[in-house]
Amino acid sequence: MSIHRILVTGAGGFLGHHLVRALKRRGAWVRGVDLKDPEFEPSDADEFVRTDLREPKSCVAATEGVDDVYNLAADMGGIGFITRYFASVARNNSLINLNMLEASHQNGVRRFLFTSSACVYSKHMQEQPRVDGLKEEDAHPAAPEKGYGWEKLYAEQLCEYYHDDYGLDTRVVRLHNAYGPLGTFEGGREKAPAAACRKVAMAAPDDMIEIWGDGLQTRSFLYVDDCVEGLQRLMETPFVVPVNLGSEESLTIAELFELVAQIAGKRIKVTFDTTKPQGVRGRNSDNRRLAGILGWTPSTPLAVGLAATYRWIHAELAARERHGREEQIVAGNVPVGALG
Ligand code: NAD
Ligand code: GDC
Repeated sequence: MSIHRILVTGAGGFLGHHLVRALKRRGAWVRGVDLKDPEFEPSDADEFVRTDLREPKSCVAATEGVDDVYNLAADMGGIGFITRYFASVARNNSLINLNMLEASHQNGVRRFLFTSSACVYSKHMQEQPRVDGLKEEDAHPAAPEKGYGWEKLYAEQLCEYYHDDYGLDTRVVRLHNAYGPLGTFEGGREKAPAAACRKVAMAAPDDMIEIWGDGLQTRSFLYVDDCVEGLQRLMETPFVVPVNLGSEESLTIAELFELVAQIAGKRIKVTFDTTKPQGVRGRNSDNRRLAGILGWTPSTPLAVGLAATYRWIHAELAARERHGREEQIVAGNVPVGALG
């Protein structure tokens, strides 16, 4: 039996890096493509190509000789990032998706999976903290997140057109806020779970921790292992319609921070800053289509996933502090540790 040859774009990113590892464990041959190498550890890909997928010729080269494409490459981040950058995010991601679809069609790939987002859903259905899970049909009539949400919804339409007109076997997966070890936790692209872990880990006993918004807004969070498992399962199904891949375990953001503090064994004091970006008031996934297609849904409890995430972020910060101390000792002074 020939070995499956798979392309993962965005392989230098959080989900792409984990996906490459999972695909390699299943015996596939994997080409990873990204602007950058993975941030925290080397890629497991058989071939890792640094290139800019906004360029058509980069996409043609990337899709040569592969069977399946997982198109994860995107200029993206948490609510603080996607409410700040509209033109660059919309242009960069539209160029990637247009060129990757055309190149995949030209090179006759077997299947093309696009990672869309819950940000495509109508904001009018997300105006209260307590909301029903979003069903796939709730994306129309369209009122997605400005910039990032619109380009994701447009790319979903492109997948449909390449399927209908050219027979490209596309998959559209709407991810709901994924988190886990190796995810970005600082620098502006981080999402709430990683931000909460960083803030709690860095907090000294009497520090006030800032929570964006009033803390009553709700979300559900998808653990990275469930995300990667769901992507692989959905690639192997014959469904081209959009499918949610998210958790149905919803909580308030204040509860998220409190859960992280319990995991850390810390008592925290919080302040709420309603001038910071909040996004929608309430969002949750409705996994009925996913369950109907796969007979499987994400199963990692938030407390379990957050514990693994917190341990990893705390270890990263501690290692950085040790390294900083070593450098300062070499330089002749010994800092007082900030890590709580
Ligand atoms: P990430 O930012 O960690 O990874 C994206 C990768 O794409 C980065 O490594 C980046 O360098 C790469 N990239 C960006 N522009 C590129 C270009 N022009 N050429 C080549 N590579 C380029 O993001 P992630 O969290 O791993 O998300 C992966 C995919 O899943 C994205 O499409 C994202 O929109 C989608 N998604 C993620 C979440 C989430 O919560 N993580 C939620 C919804 C959707
Ligand atoms: O950034 P995010 O996880 O993105 O924010 C979730 C909620 O957490 C927001 O209401 C935000 O105000 C609140 N929050 C409180 N404190 C903090 O310190 C903080 N940092 C961050 N980042 N948030 C904080 C995301 C998109 C993704 C992706 C997913 C799909 O929107 O940013 O690109 O598409 O949705 O589900 P969120 O969930 O609004």
